[in-house]
Amino acid sequence: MLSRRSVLLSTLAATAIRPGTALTAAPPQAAPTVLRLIQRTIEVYGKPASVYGIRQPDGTEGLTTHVGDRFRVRVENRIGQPSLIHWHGLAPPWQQDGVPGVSGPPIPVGGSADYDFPLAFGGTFWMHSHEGLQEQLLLDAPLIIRDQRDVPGRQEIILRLNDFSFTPPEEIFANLKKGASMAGMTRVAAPAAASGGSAGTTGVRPMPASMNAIGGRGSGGAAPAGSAATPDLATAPDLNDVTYDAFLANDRTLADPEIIKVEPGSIVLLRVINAAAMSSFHFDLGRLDGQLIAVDGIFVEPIIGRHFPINVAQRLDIVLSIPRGSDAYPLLATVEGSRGRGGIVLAAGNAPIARVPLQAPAVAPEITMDLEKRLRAARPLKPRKPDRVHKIDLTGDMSKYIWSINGVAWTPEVPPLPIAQGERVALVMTNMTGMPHPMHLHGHQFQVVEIDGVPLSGAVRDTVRVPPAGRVVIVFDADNPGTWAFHCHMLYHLAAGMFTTLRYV
Ligand SMILES: [Cu+2]
Repeated sequence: MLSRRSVLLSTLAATAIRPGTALTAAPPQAAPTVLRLIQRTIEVYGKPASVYGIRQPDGTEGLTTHVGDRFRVRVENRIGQPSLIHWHGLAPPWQQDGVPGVSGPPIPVGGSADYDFPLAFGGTFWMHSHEGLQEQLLLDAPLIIRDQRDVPGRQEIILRLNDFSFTPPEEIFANLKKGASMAGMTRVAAPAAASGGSAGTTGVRPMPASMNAIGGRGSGGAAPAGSAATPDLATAPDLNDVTYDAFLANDRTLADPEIIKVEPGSIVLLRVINAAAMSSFHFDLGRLDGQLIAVDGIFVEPIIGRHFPINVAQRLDIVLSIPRGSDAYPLLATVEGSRGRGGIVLAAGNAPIARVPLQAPAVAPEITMDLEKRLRAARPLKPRKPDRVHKIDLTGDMSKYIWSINGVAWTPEVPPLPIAQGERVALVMTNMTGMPHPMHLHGHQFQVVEIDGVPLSGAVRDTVRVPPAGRVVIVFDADNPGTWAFHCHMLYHLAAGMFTTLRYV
């Protein structure tokens, strides 16, 4: 399905390119910021790994800009294959949203595309390829829009999380499809298989037998609320279906982590970006106190804590208080259902820095919805009855590793969900599968207004987890007409069809 679409798009790409160029008649001004898609080599556990990256000509990774400025960017494709970059969390005109086949054709090899639109809000965002499986090879970067949360003179730290495998993504995907068809015959002994250690030869973890049926434990909706992850795989949800070789924080493993100097007694803004293809993390501040002030770049009522989960594609803005005195503070992200982890170390003063073991001492539990239920939007949407309600069942056929929405795996022929400009739209998402799905809506900020039947004035954000057997209701205002992607952000679920579109003019 994907390859057919890629072929189609490459054909299109040969004729008309540069999605952004003719869209906005901006007055003459300085040259746009150039973002180059490049190939580069990083080192993972001492072995070279060929990955992608997004760099400005001076080497700056991604982009930092200011609210109120225009987003004026030229993307140059130097990775030797067609690509297209999505501005995750922004609300551009739909033609500049960067989804091949939906918002426009991919940028051909050696080509470029121009983007120009106003930035109406600030926050922690990111950019990543929406073409094929390129995101698995680190074709992503931070996209920071500064606003009032950026106190002049205060230190800012970006922590970008990735999952990494030496197995090429196409092979991982093929193995997932192969493994799925054998899943009924396979049982796994322990859920700790996904770790920072050896990956075996396939990069794919054998699937628990319980996952062979659509619905897993939850199709009846009878999952015990608030129960801790059980060690019994026959009933436990499946949290990870890819076994990774490493979890990277700012491109590095815990064997050689980035060490960032901080001032004892200072306040620091930490921007955590989960750019992993498939991994959701328990993020742990260790001995540091943090104040969570924004999720997905959008302010929430602050929550004080030391442990915050972060699902695939989500972001956390955390204000950290660094104690007086010299000390070293590892900030660690452990994958749910795994001992694998990555992280950075903050070094205050001249304290010695101890090595952090690559593996967490115990398998991290399943991420719950506890934090999501506690989040309150700092600026909720105006109360209003939805004009339109779409029922979104998250579905799958695990025997073929097909993931779908309302039983339909995406093809370009799938009709968009209809909505109309000016409407308040509700999406009622029910997860009929045994895996969590972090659902992302393009071009809009939505508010979480109900979790498992309990109404709330939850976070305004762009990506929300729908847990196995869970039901999450989000609402948004249709104020940015166009054709917009709505999909699971786990890369291989997206590639296998858990993707659809909404359209209005
Ligand atoms: Cu999914």
